[in-house]
Amino acid sequence: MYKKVFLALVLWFLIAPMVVSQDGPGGVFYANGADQLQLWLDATDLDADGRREGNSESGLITSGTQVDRWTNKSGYTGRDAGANQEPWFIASHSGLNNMSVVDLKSGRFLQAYNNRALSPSSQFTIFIVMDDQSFCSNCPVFNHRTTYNTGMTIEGSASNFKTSSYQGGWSSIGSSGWSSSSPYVFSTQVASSGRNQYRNGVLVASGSGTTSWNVTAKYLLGANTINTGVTKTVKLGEVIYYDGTLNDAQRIIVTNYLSAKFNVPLPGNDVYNEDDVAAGDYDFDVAGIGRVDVSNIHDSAQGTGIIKIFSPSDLDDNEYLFWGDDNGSLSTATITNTTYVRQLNRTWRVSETNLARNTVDVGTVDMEVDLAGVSPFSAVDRPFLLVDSDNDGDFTDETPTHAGTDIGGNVFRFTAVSELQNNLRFTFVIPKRTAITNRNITYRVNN
Ligand SMILES: [Ca+2]
Ligand SMILES: [Ca+2]
Ligand SMILES: [Ca+2]
Ligand SMILES: [Ca+2]
Repeated sequence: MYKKVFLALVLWFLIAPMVVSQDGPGGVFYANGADQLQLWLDATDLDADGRREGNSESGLITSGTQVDRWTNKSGYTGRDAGANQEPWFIASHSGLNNMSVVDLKSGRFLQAYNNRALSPSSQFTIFIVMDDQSFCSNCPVFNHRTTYNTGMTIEGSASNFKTSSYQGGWSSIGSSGWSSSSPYVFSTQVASSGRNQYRNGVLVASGSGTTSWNVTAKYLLGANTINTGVTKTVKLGEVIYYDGTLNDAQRIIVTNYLSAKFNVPLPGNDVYNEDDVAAGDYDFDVAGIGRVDVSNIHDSAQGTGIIKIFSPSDLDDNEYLFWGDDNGSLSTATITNTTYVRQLNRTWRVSETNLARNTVDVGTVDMEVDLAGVSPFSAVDRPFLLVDSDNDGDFTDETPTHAGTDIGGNVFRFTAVSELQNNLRFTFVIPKRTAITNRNITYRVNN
């Protein structure tokens, strides 16, 4: 009996920390090298080590440095973007929220390192964050073709910016109204159910059926595979390629993550609004869960940050929970307070709404925070969740109530969290301890 219980406990401890979070863009799919997230190029983390260039890696890459390699952070190796016509790294581009970009101009472009193909199937989804683009004939922002008549390309003019692929003939979906000076979250999805092109989250073009895209050639950014003399001027913030389709909830989540990060306004489906200036610019590490309908659900996410949220108890149609942080330091400060003594220097804010931004309730959620290396949090000094419940921007009038459980690796789990509500901020603290004297012994407890 005891043996069985012991074995069950051992098994639980082995399995519990292995509940892997969706750590792809916005918390959609996995950056583990085995998922449909095949390509994830993020100019704010050019070397894909998880630390933001020019910030936590201050001085590593300075503006004007030429980029000979843009590392793929999807986990798939050998698919980085390389160059022999090196573009430039800009540490802070005002047109994209002062985030880093790769600047393709003056004939410079990127191509798959080691000429690796993306091994695409017939369905795919692409997101591109771009600014200051030029339009010229056959100048693609993304290109993947073996011969002139094999493959796909994203290119065109302001009046017909299009996604084209070849299957016994070129088939394109295109839209008008593109500007050479506006920032965009561009996305296109080719699926058996149809082909769609989106501009800043809004559907702008569609067509029927899929078109085959089985090419063995390298992909290119800013140039044409079959004629690299034709190049496009564009600043790229992020390029994401999924070898498959996203459901509608996942597409909305990735779009909101990119919009918040690069400050690209969304005319529609702008569910997360804590990235607004008025809300305090919680632009960083945005992730979300949500549900469009029974066929379009995303209920577990982590993204690029240290917060994972999953298992919502009451996620109904047209309900979303997004969170993002203020890019505060992953360190703690001593606090003089009646209820807690140390506080994490990073704060999050939550949007819990429908598409019309009306407040909803996704029920309770389970949450994990990865505090590896963040002193002094530990199994002894474990973090308590602290929510600014009266939404006055002040944590010192709040009382920590919800203790995290150490599940290994300084990751702490909070179950059945009901405190997160629309527009509220949260962080983590270590409560003040009170000495309690009990006839024979004196011990301390967390308040
Ligand atoms: Ca980095
Ligand atoms: Ca937003
Ligand atoms: Ca913002
Ligand atoms: Ca408060």
